[in-house]
Amino acid sequence: MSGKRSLLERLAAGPVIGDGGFIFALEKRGYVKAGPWTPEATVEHPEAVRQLHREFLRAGSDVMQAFTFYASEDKLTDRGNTAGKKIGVAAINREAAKIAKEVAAEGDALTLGSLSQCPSYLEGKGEAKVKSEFRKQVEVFTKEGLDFLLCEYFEHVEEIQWAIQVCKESGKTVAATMCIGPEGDMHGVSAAECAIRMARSGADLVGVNCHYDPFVALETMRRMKQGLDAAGLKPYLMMQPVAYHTPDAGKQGFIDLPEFPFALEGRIATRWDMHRYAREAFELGVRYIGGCCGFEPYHIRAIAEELSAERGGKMPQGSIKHDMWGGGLTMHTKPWVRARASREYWENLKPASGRPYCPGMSEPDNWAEKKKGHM
Ligand code: CBH
Ligand code: ZN
Repeated sequence: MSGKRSLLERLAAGPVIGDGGFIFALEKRGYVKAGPWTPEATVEHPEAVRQLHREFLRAGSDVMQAFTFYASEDKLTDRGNTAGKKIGVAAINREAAKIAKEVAAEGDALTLGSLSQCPSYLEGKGEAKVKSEFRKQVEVFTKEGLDFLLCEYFEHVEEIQWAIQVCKESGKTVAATMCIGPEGDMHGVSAAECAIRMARSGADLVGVNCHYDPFVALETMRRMKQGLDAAGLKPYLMMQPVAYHTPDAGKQGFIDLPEFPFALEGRIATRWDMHRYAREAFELGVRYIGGCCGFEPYHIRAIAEELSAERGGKMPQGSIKHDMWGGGLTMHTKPWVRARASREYWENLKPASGRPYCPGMSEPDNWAEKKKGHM
């Protein structure tokens, strides 16, 4: 391997910036099918995946997360997903790893292979079968030499513990994030207890991803941290929330919102929301700060800009033309736009939706209630 600093070395020195949402961004660009949300694009459209990695790298991401979300064999063949079945688990994960390595080498980025929850768990197939699904992916990550591993997007703590255990077999650094909110996992295990179990299973980084906005997710992180502190456990804290405001979401976060997944635009956080997120996360002690669904490169850039001082003055490449807090607006043709060139203006703005009679909040579909017993 190269002389790159490891994840743990970087975390000891300061905040590490993750990437944003691949599956959502690539769906919008026409390379991913909403519903199965599987990453055949690594084989079908490698150029699209590569370009998105490059944009995140330019925006300040320290990690190129291989696009292996939902790429377990059972998920790739689930519910008539013929594209996933045809290409297969080995090729999808291998190509994802290769693309991530290629782009990481263009900067000083680390590479990461991730596992996510799989249908075999929900179908009750048991530990041995679920672990064998995970091993097929981890084998590829190891063979391709990815720098570290992540178990992300798990709503059941038992399943993520199995995933962490499989990742630990590789000897690599392991991160673990559940897609839970302040109320905890789908079996009623509290957020604090989930964090404790992830850490005890061997995760070096612990936290949340997806499902909730940065500010709801920060509340979950606060609870996780309290639990970890009380148990005397000290993993690094990590978070990659969605970029959609979800104050009205239920137990499964944005999935329950009526706007999921095709009409979430009205909820998208601004870059200025992300400045606040980055600051609050850092102050809470979160050291791996990134994003999930809806997070575009410019959101990540806002995090990198906000935490520039904490990162030795480093600014993302993509900031060269972007004057933080709107400074470049002093060169605008209109005086009222020039007047917006200040931090204060953007921090205090309440963006309008532009839709007359648009509701401020939604009534979440009560998924758990409607599908009683069918998790
Ligand atoms: O692609 C990515 O950004 C991944 N790192 C995380 C994706 S979280 C996906 C949420 C949608 C899942 C679903 O509806 O089943
Ligand atoms: Zn997500």
